[in-house]
Amino acid sequence: MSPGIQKVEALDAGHFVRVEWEDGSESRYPCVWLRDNCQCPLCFLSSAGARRLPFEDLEVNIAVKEVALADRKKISITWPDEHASEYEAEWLKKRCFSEEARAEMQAYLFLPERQYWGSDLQLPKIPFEEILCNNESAYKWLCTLKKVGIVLLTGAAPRQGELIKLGHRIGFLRLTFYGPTWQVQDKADANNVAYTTGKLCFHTDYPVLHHPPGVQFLHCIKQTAAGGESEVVDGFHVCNKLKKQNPEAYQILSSTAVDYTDVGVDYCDFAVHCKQRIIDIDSRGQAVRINYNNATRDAVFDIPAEKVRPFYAALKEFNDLLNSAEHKFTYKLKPGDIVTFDNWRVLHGRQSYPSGSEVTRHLEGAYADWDVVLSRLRLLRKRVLNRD
Ligand code: OGA
Ligand code: NM2
Ligand code: ZN
Ligand code: ZN
Repeated sequence: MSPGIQKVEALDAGHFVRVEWEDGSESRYPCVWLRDNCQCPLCFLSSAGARRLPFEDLEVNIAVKEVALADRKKISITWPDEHASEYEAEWLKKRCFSEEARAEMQAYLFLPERQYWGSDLQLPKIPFEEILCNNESAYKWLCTLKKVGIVLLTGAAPRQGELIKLGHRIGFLRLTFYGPTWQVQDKADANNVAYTTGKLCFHTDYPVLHHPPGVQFLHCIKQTAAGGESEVVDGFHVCNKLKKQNPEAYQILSSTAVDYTDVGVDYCDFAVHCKQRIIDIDSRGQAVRINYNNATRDAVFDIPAEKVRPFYAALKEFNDLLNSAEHKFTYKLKPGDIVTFDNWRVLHGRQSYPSGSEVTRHLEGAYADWDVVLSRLRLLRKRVLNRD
């Protein structure tokens, strides 16, 4: 329950409305924002939760004509053209412009909390069946996936089709040129290095797409006796280390656009090209997405020749840190395991395994977008905690 309102007044020649809460704190709302967000049926389509008011009709320098406290839970405003608006206390409180209130709302919406890890990772595990039938477990799964970046689901059937169920649980999977789900196994004339028995160095999947899949699922259906171990590393943790140890390398990797290429046939034929910075950063310089797959990094490299060697030196520093014993975590998937991880944060790899005429190792893979996964997380949170 949010506090009631004690007092409301116009400030700054009607350009701001000041709300005094019952607990003595205050919030200030710019009038242009209040008019823009009028909740009346003319200005707002409540069935869609969306604004109807055209921006053309908004007066940027608008001031209130009158503001009043309707009751302790509502304020009312009359505008110069006699249009009337009402705003509920709880609605206003959530949208307070103070720095702390904004930070709290942003944390609630986007769950930015990170738990960094290295070789000491305690791999979070949840039974697959629980995720499917229990909302609390599904909520826990997605919160951990967001915070830690990796969760192992156990006890799925060792056959194709389990990831489709996971897709239905969150909403839908992300279709790519490799199909709705894809089979990781040794293939003749492999159209991707993943479809061989070779070692896969640390990579994120699909940096050749401008919006790489945010979440990846790998379901172990069959596991080889020798080799084929999985490796993971917390890319964001390694970025923090690199930034400290070698700010110049970090600067190069977070500013140089690298060309990626993927040409072939699978779900349909494709010729995909893209430019990505290996480390994407936000306005504060914090890593928010790693785009690194050495296999699909193009020989076409669109930078001046004299910048090439410094780039390679920077990438070598990053690659060395990824592979340091301190940072990487090694485990081996068992049939029925489904590893789910943040493909924007966690780099993954596998050790090689012997090739032969029979298929000795088979994983089914699939992707989802963070928009879809976070949407499901928010809906589950509302259900589980019965609030919003
Ligand atoms: C992949 C991949 C891991 C594995 O297919 O992109 O990383 O263990 N596979 O085979
Ligand atoms: N697969 C596993 O970036 C990549 O090519 C990752 C994608 C083939 C769907 C591999
Ligand atoms: Zn209105
Ligand atoms: Zn991969």
